Amino acid sequence: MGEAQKGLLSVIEKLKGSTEQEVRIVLLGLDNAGKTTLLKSLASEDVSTITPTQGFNIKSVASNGMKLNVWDIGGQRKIRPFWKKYLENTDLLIYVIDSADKKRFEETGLELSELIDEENLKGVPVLIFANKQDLATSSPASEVAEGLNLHTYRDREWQIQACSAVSGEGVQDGMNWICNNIVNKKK
Ligand code: G3D
Ligand code: MG
Repeated sequence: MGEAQKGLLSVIEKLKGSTEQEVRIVLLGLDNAGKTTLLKSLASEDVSTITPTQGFNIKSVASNGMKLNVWDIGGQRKIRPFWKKYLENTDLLIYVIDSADKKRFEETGLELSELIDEENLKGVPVLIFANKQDLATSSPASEVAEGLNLHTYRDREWQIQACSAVSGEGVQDGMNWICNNIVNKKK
C-alpha cells in the first residue's frame, strides 16, 4: 500500500514520531462543504458515527494518538452549547468551504468567526480548505479569504489552502502545513 492510500492521518502519525501526546483535530464547515469527502481521503481508518442525544451527528476517527472529530455546523446555534465537549483540548481546527458557493460565503464566514471565539478554540490554529477548486465556478482561495475577512484574524496562526477533496489536489499541502505548525511544535 502506498503512503497516499494509507491515509493522511497515518502520515501525520509517522511524522509525529516519538511524541506521546495526542493530537486532536476538529474538522468543521457548513453542510455540503466537502467534509465527509475530505475525511475519507484523510483517514483510512474506520470512521464511527456518534449521535449525541442533542441530535447532531459526529463522525470520529481515532487511531494511535490521533483523534479527529467532524460535524456540520450552521443552523445549529441552539445546540452549540452541546458541542463544547467535542471542542475540548483541540490542537487544530480544519474549516472547509465550498468555494463554488459564493452565496454562502457570508454565512460560513460568520459561523467561522463565532466558532473561533469559542473558549475551547481560543488561539487554536486554523487551516481553511478552499475546497472544490476543480469546479470552473469556484472562487480562488484569495477571494474566499477576502469574503471571510481572514485578514482580521490576528490572534492565532491560520492558513488558507486551495484544494479539491475529490481529486485530492492541495490536500497534501494542507497536511504539510499541519505537520509544520502543529505536530512539530508539540514535540
Ligand atoms: P459535507 O460532509 O461537508 O456535507 P460532502 O460535504 O463531503 O458530503 O460533499 C457534498 C457534495 O460536494 C458531494 O456531492 C461531494 O461529492 C461534493 N464535493 C465534495 N468535495 C468536492 C470537490 O472538491 N469538488 C467537487 N466538484 N465536488 C466536491 P453530492 O453530489 O454527492 O452531494
Ligand atoms: Mg458530511
